[in-house]
Amino acid sequence: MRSTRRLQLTMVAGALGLFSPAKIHAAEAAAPSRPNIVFIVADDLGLGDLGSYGATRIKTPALDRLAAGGVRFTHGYAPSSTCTPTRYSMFTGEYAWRQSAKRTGILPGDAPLCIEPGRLTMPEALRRAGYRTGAIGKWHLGLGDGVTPVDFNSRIAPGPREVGFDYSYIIPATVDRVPSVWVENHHVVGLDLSDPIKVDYSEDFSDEPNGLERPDLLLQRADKQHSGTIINGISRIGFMQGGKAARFKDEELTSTVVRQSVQFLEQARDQPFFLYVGLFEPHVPRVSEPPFVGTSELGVRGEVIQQMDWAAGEILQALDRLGLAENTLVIFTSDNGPILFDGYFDGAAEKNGDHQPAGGLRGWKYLVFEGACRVPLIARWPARIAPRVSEQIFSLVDLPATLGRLAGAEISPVASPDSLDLSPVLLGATTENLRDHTVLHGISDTLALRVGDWKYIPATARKRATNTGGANPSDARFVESLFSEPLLFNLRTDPAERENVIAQFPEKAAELQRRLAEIRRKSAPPSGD
Ligand code: NG6
Ligand code: CA
Repeated sequence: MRSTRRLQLTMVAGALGLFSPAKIHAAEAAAPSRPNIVFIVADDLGLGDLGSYGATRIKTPALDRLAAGGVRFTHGYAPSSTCTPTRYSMFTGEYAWRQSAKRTGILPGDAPLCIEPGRLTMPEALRRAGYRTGAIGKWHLGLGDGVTPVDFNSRIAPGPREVGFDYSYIIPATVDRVPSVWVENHHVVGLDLSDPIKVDYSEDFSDEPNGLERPDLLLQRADKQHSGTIINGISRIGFMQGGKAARFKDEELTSTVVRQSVQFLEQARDQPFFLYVGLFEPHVPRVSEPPFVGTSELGVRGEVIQQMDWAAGEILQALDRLGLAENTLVIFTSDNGPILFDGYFDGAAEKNGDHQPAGGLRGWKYLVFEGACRVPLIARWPARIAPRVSEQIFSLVDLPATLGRLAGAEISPVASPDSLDLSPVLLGATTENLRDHTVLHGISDTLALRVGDWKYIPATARKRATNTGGANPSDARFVESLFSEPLLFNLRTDPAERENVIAQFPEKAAELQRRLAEIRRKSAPPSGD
């Protein structure tokens, strides 16, 4: 009886925080302050592609569990609807469209690094704050200084290591672009120098077959743009010769990301760490690893999303196994919205059935409609985030200021001018929308602005918008973005952006137009507007 009462008293005291000084100290030491961070970014995954976001024909149990244990945002945004500019924004905290499209647009595999070495990026700030930082998987932010063309046979720099990562194991651009190799820190993995790598994007200098000459060698038929050098039966964008021993195998890419990520976690467990994992799925070319072949009624796109879920699940399990899950903030998202056909005739469009990759929203990758930029966004941190679903706006450009705050890292408003500290949103400390607006960016410099429930899309200059670089069936999707009139939508009443209400609300459109012009002009740090 007595001991029960003492136990009860201790519990009450504990709940009220009435520990003895020694106990307070111990409790504080044990209380999680700075989280480890695992930041997983899928490639071209849509808002409707995960079970937790309503998918029924694709099975994503690991990410569904992640969502159930954390906050699932329904209004998370990729600031751009393609890879390079979104990743530029999420690492720098600056909208990519503030820079020239040549620098931060979709980059070829031999493009120079688009982030200035030494800049106070998110990984650099975390590194300075004592985090061990790693980048594994898709890079697509360029390599080399741009003064001399990048030479994949010698030391490759600057790259991830020069913008804040202690360790990197990446592929330079996309799986559909040469060179098809892994780069660990400054060097291509497994390179035999007697068979040097040469890369060219302008002409086919290679004595190896390309997809136009030898369609008989192809596992997947491709459009003209993706008919460069054939590597592992897949023709790529660009031309490559040599480096045969170093070439990745498509059906081992994801296992490699998992292996490297788990290894990074095993080695980094003794200090705070920041791990960026760039998953390749479900970007083209879609090639499933053997266990996933034939596992989806949606064909290969469904298979690779299920494979992606497995990969994320393996990383989460490693956190559990290492006893790190409780104080690790795991963020899962995608760099842009989905697309079914993106250069390879892999059956994804034909087998899609009634699945809604963009969750019923309008548009696809490349555009500025909601389906192009609204992406899955899940954040789990068992120690600090109570499970919930949030409709608050969160843009990936806000990660530097937000994660910087949580990590006690110094983020510079000059280096990260568009990044807002949304840590109260992430932690559920407010139900307000601390970000009331967000700019969305598509290809050919198209911009749109969301403010509250309103979304404004300026008229697109037809000449520029049609200049997408060649005959590509995905241009058919792009045509959706051609409009000679400006558009205004109310996302509350019309989430799928079907009804242009600009004639009814001309002042609202004018207000958003002015606001967009102001944001474009602004080079000073945002004041939370
Ligand atoms: C486009 C490619 C597309 C894809 C995309 C980059 C053509 C016609 N299309 O230019 O296949 O590689 O670039 O995708 O070349 S992203 O997700 O990395 O931005
Ligand atoms: Ca992408």
